[in-house]
Amino acid sequence: MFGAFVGNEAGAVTVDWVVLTSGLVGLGLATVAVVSGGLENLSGDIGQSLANASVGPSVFATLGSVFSDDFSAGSAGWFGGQMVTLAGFGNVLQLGPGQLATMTANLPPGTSTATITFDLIGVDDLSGAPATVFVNGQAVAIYSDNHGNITTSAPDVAGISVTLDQHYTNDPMGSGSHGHDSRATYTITVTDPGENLTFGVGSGSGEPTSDEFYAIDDVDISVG
Ligand SMILES: [Ca+2]
Ligand SMILES: [Ca+2]
Ligand SMILES: [Ca+2]
Repeated sequence: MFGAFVGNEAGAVTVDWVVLTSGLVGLGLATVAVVSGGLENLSGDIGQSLANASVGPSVFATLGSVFSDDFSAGSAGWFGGQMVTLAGFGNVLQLGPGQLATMTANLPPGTSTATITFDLIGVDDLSGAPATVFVNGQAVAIYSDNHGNITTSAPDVAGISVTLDQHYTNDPMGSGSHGHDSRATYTITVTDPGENLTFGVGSGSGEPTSDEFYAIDDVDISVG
């Protein structure tokens, strides 16, 4: 009888089927339990990132000004320099002795040219110590005021052109008691500036601001 039992292959196949399919269902449930936690986590992260993402104006900016500051509301966004009010000039960003003032503008992707315009002002008793203009850390222009008479130069820098419009020379106007200030408007064009443009001006004066200083005003950066 035992021999016949071992040799007999007939029987209800549903018994095997139930055992095997229940095993598969269990495996499926276990997989869901393991994977769903991670997926929920990931979708939560994606949702949070989308909720937090801000679409800044730079995404939509195509032409025109991306930065403008006349210092009427202080000097937020600038590193170095201090806003002062000068008779004849209004609010400007003053550079103390040896001081460097910089700001960084974010430009729209694909910007082909950026144009920086600003006024550089030499105040009171300067006697030739220069102010240096920097774009992305590179010196692109030098301005020396000697009691209102100015000397300017612009080193050859690839992709950068500098023009300057002097408003007056050696006239006793503007701030302070020493007369003889100077002011010029710079226009600096930067080709293929990248997405972050850093602009700065450094003072080479070694004298206190009560005697002399450089200042900047009406800084505007536009892209095209
Ligand atoms: Ca101003
Ligand atoms: Ca001096
Ligand atoms: Ca003056």
